[in-house]
Amino acid sequence: MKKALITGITGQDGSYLTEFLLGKGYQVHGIIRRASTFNTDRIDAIYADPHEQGTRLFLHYGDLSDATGIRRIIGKVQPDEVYNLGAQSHVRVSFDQPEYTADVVATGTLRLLDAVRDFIAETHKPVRLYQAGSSEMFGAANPPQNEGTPFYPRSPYAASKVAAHWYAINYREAQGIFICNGILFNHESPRRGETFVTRKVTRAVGRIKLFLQDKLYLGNLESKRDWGYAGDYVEAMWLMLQQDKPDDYVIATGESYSVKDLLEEAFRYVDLDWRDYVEIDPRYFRPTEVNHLHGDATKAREKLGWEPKVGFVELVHMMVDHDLELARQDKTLRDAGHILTPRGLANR
Ligand code: NAP
Ligand code: F7E
Repeated sequence: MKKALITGITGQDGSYLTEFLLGKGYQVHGIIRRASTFNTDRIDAIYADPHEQGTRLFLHYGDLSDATGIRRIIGKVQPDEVYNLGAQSHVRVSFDQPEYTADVVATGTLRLLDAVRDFIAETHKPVRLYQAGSSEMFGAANPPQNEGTPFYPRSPYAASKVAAHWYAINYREAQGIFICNGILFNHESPRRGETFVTRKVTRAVGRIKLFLQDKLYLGNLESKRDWGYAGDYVEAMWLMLQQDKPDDYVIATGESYSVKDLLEEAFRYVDLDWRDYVEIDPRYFRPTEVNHLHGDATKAREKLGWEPKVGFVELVHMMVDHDLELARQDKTLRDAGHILTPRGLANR
């Protein structure tokens, strides 16, 4: 049985990847951060008590800022494949916490690579590693962007991902480790964090439709993104590690839409006009914006046989359907006298 170790297992992608790998028969180990509240919501449905026979999902406390802990986990798990998904992944927040972002995203990757390097040297086990790169690395580069497009990062997050990308290439070339950089364009799902724009919009649509919220505050509505479905994208991560040779791949849908297009589709789906509800709050603007991301995933299609299955409209509808159901549950609780999230918190 192959063993996979995932950093960032509690995140959107970590949860989809875990389900995917369990479906492929893997034993899956994930690194979780200690928090004062439970942070395993996204994997709770698939987590079984480790004392039960036949369990194939195991969680370990660790943090990308803690090299000794990471090394201990790798030694204990002895993974065949490592997926580095852990990150402070919010671009806007990275302007407020640049040093922390760099520590986790850039240096954290270096810590992991170095731990894997020493583990391979000691055990001669041919570990393969996936590094979660981002279309944010292209930043201000003209669209469409592919593997040959020069990087032009526009945030501390993006600059940290560029550093991690090059660390990964250096460990591949200097240490001969099988490492792949996935350069993934935005991918979303009903499990997307609620402060990213797609989920913020679909969550608000559900709540506005059921009269739980009356306004949605956003930043730049003009920027364009190539939005795909996270469930499709984790398959690409796995495919990269199954090839004969390690390489880097852009993963994208090849279609690009503006935040306004997103609003149009999400509100129209529930027969509302977004102009009646959306207001601009400059606090959501970024000091340096990435205006237009539009990926060209020809290489992934030709070499990995990977193609996205879910398109933009289907993705938006899937997320709105999910968030309408959440809003219905919220409403039931409110009608029963429970206190719901205050409106201020809903507009983070
Ligand atoms: P996400 O939902 O924000 O999940 C991030 C994960 O990283 C969470 O499990 C989080 O743990 C964990 N994490 C945060 N700080 C950590 C630390 N110091 N040590 C260890 N783990 C830490 O992100 P995602 O959307 O799943 O994205 C997965 C990866 O792909 C990230 O590296 C992201 O930067 C990258 N990426 C994402 C996209 C996208 O559109 N989703 C596109 C390109 C690249 P908690 O749950 O405890 O916070
Ligand atoms: O912003 C605009 C915002 O935060 C998308 C991360 O997963 O994908 C993600 O980064 C656009 C930007 O995603 C609001 O200015 C307007 O132009 O959903 P987002 P992102 O910054 O593209 C990349 C590929 C990653 O790697 C990252 O980890 O939407 N926007 N108004 C807003 N964005 C947010 N969050 N909130 C607003 O109110």
